[in-house]
Amino acid sequence: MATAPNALLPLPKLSPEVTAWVESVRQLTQPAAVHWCEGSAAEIKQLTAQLETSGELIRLNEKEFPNCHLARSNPSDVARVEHLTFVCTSRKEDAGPNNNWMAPAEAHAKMRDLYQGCMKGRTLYVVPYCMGPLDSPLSRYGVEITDSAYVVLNMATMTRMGRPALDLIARTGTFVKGLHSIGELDPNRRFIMHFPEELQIQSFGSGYGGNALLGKKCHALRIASYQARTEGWLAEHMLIVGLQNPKGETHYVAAAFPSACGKTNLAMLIPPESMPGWKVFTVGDDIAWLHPGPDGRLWAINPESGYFGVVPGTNPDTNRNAYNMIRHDTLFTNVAVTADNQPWWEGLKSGTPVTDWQGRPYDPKNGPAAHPNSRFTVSARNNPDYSPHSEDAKGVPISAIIFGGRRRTLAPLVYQARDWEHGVLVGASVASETTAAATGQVGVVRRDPMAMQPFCGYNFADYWQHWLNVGAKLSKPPQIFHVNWFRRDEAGRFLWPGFGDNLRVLAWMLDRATGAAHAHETAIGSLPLPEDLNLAGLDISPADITELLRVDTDAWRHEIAEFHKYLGQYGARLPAALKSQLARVEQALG
Ligand code: OXD
Ligand code: MN
Repeated sequence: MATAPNALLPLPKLSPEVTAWVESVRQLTQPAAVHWCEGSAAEIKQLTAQLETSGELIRLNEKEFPNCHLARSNPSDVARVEHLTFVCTSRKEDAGPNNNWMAPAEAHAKMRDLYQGCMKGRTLYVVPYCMGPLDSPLSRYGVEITDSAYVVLNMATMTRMGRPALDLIARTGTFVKGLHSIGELDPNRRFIMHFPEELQIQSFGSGYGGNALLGKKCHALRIASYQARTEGWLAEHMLIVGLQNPKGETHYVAAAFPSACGKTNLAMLIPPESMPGWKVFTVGDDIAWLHPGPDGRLWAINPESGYFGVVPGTNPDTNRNAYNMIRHDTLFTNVAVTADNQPWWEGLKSGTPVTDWQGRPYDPKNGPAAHPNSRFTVSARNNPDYSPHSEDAKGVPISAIIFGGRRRTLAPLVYQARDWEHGVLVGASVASETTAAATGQVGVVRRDPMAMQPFCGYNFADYWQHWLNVGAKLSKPPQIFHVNWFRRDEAGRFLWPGFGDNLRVLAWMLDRATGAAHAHETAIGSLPLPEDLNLAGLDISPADITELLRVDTDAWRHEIAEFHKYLGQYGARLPAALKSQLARVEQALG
């Protein structure tokens, strides 16, 4: 059987490297058919119909949720698998203590064995894609080969997928090769391998988003972070949002939070009624590619074109825009359903589940009705606040970078780094309670520098040095902040309302970035006093706000000592500037 692209006549000029690689994969995996994806609406419709017929997709209540579907994954395949994710650089030390490492030859041999004949009886889909606007010099290309039509549908939403991407690859030559097979979905035969030096990804045994939609975490973060280091830019786990103040000025902010810590909600924030005149525009909700611009500012594009967001907790009160966005043309994975076939999840606040995420009659004894990591896949254009500048080839200029974690205690609501170098230390010191986005225990604090622990494709010590190098190129660097929306009191009550009210903190940051707002200096950075924040119309007690803005020196001494120990594993590779920034904070804490 030939691998000539059947669906693409008349043909664009094809990259010989793509055709040769597809042919070699075809010989290895032995599929029954090869389908080159062109990304047209007709193709998406046809693939959707095919999955409806096979039962892999269930059409949801057409009146309430037009053109929405439910996919149920294998119950053992519901999250990223960090323990089975490897970075295969020639030298182990280049992957660093932050990654699992395997020698490239060993990894290739292992994967070759798994791929041998793995697509027999299945269709091999060739998925060409572009990460970033099609006409942007900052965008990068890839081709994912997969045997999952569900993956194709997700990639069609999450990336600029199809024929235009194939044309661009033919013209420019460079692309990331991603090979994916769901295999038998056997957790014992599951690996997500990255070969950054070869621009290759190989994934086997999982159909879950972060393991299988190779444009996302594997390409746009792990491989791209490695590429970005050699090319002088940054690939980050960050949302990008534009905030327009009542004077009509818009500033863009990029914010890094670990998975399932509210990036999508922050990117789609709805201003509180007591802050009239503010407007919010979403550029991205998960990944930012940041480039130093000729004007000395940092410019950002969102490489993705859709959102693969966490469903539970979404409702019209917490975020009406997010709720409306997923009321149509949305692919749900692992939510529950109601008697009238509407999707249901914990925190929805209406409706009753009758069938759980595994398709069983709902019984609370079996745990939540929707999986805590159930997801929606939706086009960014469904978002009522989608920023038209998301399509700008040069990106948007960033005024502030925010790091954050989910911490019950310790980290105050907000603090600002003195300068870029101190900001790199603040980012490196992020720690957060784990969530259901990755398999493993939930709720334990772990170190997650720049929210990139699962996603940095090389040694963190070199990554921090790279951050310092990028900063040195910026004559107008963004201000760097740390936030914690998740502080609780001893009874477990959240001290800060979060969601739309986070704008109060963002507004202070933007005033700081333009030099207008007040702050007071502490050992860990600059903090607002309660009166520096716009708290008008907010029902919060003076005791709570004081607690939210308190720096507990003893607890911080302990935290920084722990962080110091953590950094020890990076040994001599640790940048000198990071060590001196740390020493400065230690000294200030006494
Ligand atoms: C995601 C994640 O899916 O971070 O975005 O896990
Ligand atoms: Mn993410």
